Amino acid sequence: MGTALRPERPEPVTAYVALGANLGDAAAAVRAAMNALSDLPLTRVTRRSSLYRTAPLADAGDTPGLAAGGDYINAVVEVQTALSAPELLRQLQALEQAAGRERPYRNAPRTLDLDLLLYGSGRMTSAQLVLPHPRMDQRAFVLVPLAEIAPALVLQAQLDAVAHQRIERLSKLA
Ligand code: PH2
Ligand code: MG
Ligand code: MG
Repeated sequence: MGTALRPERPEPVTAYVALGANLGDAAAAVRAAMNALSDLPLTRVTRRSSLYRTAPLADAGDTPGLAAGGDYINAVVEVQTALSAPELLRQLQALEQAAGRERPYRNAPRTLDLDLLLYGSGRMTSAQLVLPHPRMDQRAFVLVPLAEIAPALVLQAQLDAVAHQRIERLSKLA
């Protein structure tokens, strides 16, 4: 077998990462995370959405009686990465930890949440990672910023289905 079939550096894959925060200076945390993503090994950020202020969305897994907290700041970035999907996920989790993320209960207010939405056209289901992200279609705070930077990936019908969720676009530099 020639090395051409097993390149040392795999071809970069286009992936999309959702950023969210609703504790402390959430906008600063999201902007800092965008910069930190561009410093990851074998990875560059090729598109950044605006920041959005969004209503906290509950989901089926929420702990009864525990509030989701206040409004979120959300955004989505596109990266080109030669990391594998599990490697990229580990890097995202390390950035969450570095930002002081604690997980007292599911969907607790957080200083930084980084979710891998799409990894090329990859599909996978493991205990750690499901791709595409299984709840992205239910969330305006993901679909609206994703449509801003990758309009071909989001159908108008998907946006219509979440149009009742409150989301406000902040200035790109906010
Ligand atoms: N993340 C959640 C649960 N609810 N709501 C908003 N608006 N933005 C989020 O990022 C978010 C949420 C779980 O990760
Ligand atoms: Mg999340
Ligand atoms: Mg998460």
